[in-house]
Amino acid sequence: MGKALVIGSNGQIGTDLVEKLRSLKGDENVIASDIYQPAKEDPFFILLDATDREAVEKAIKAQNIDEVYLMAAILSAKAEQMPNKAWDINMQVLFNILELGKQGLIKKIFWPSSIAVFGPNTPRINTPQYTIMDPNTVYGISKLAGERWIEYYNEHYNMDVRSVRYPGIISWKTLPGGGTTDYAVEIFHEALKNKKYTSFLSKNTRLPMMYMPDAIDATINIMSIPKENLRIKHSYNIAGISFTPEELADAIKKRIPDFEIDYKPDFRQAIADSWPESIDDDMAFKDWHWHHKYDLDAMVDDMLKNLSKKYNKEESLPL
Ligand code: AKB
Repeated sequence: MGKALVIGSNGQIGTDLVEKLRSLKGDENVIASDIYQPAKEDPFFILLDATDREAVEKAIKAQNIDEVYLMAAILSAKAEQMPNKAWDINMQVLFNILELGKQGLIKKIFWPSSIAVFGPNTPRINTPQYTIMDPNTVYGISKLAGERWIEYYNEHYNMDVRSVRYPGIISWKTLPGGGTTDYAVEIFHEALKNKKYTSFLSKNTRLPMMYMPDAIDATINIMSIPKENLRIKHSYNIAGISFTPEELADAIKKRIPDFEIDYKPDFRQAIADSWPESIDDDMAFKDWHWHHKYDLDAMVDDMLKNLSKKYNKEESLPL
């Protein structure tokens, strides 16, 4: 594995990904980058605006980068509030990296897609790898276009761009920002701080989700497998756990009995309603042995354990 650049390292997935990559490659071989300074001092961090092609090229050359993890994007809910800007940013950062790859400056690229590539006419249960794709959100359209472009670059320019369709990601180190699945992280913080949460999705909205360690494993695994094994040149379906806000609240209630939830769906409900409930990831299993490890209970236990430490409430939890 060569020297890596993680773009969007302050974000929800970027934070955990940098930590894991550094444990595998050594700190000096994983350069973290973001448009903002990180909260903690990091000698291997560089300030980088991924929409600035020249700046990205300079950084890649100066740091002798072999592989790029492009984790910077405007997520679904935020993108609906600034459609043109979100489209420009999401596509610009991708093209900047693809073009640098085409010039031979980057050997391998990871670019995340999302379950947002599916739409209202997609079969919602066990959504297959190949199916109707009619996303009706700006974010989903940008991810589907991105998938088509990475396949194009892989095939026409003999590049090595790899991708998975992340479900909603649940984690405790860094909050997500601007997504439709963010409720599944916010709920834990509010349960520990206030014992109360108002969900912006209705109680029966079932969505595909995944605990962060599984998402990181999927990312590392797909980047480690020989290129010839990967039959899909755009993006692989990966599945984790599917649950509703009510089921998640019940699982939290088992551990924090006085936790209460109520439901006030907002504009994000329509986005969630256009997405699958569960995902068929058979091709990822066949091509690179992908399988998630965390189920709902294991995820909830681990989230509460780690966030309790953060909020210093460990003693009050019957874990
Ligand atoms: C979002 O909610 O926008 C993201 C995603 C599913 O890609 N978490």
